[in-house]
Amino acid sequence: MRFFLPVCALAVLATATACTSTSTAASPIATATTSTTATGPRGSVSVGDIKISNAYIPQPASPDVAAAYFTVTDVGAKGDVLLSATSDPSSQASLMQESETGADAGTMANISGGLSIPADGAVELGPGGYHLMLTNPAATLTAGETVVLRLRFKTTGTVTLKVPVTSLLSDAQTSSMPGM
Ligand SMILES: [Cu+2]
Repeated sequence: MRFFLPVCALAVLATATACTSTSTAASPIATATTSTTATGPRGSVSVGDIKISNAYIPQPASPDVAAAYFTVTDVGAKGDVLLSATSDPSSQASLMQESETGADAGTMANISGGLSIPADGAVELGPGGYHLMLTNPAATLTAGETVVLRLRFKTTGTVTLKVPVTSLLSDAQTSSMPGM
């Protein structure tokens, strides 16, 4: 299977984005120090009509940038818009979209105007698509840590969410980590 790194290292080739210009090799780092299961921990929270689920941050290969993934569900009848986000250990959190196919594959762009969540629907942020880019965390994020995200919605307001940093290997569908 294709191994998708949580950072958008490929994007720096083609577009000017908020992403840090790092040259990350596509090899998993065998230094995880947690005993996460094959699926790893996930964060979730529910505020008003907004439910956040399956939230996680794959342990970044670069200390400068990480990507947060989660699913936003609106159980109400009006929908909402995820306008922006802030994060505790990061100086910047940007909503971005990565193109997975076509000439723009692997490139990223900021989502202007926010991310619309349809009424009684859901939007998934995940590898190869929408993501929340965390830039310049105060310290390198490692598996087992928790990152606090504050997601600002147009209608619901601010939703605070604790997101676990998960091992790269646990998200690569392997549990053959040595040393555990
Ligand atoms: Cu990005």
